[in-house]
Amino acid sequence: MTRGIIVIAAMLLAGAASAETVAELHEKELQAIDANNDGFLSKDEFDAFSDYAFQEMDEDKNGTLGLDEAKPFLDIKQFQSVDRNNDSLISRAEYDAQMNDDFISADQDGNGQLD
Ligand SMILES: [Ca+2]
Ligand SMILES: [Ca+2]
Ligand SMILES: [Ca+2]
Repeated sequence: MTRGIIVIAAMLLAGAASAETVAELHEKELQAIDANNDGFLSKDEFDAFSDYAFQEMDEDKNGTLGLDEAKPFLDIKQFQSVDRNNDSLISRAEYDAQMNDDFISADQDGNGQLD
């Protein structure tokens, strides 16, 4: 996978783009996320990508994203919106909650995959 993947994850995290916008902008990276190449992004594939992106952003591998780690990807307002309990850390649970929300809102027909 490439750094483009992380950028997509950050955009989703920031609520800066819908999945459809991302699909248009980053077709190449999306092909990498679409593990079985069926042209759809299943929840499993989305979760694998989301997990990968978290590991890459979590530079000190302590399971949370601090301000420094998130800074290249999120501005402070975006960080705070993901940091739901306002402890200045994005926990894995907070990250997953945001990514799940994004998946659900992008999955407009509710069929469990993005197309
Ligand atoms: Ca697929
Ligand atoms: Ca960390
Ligand atoms: Ca937090």
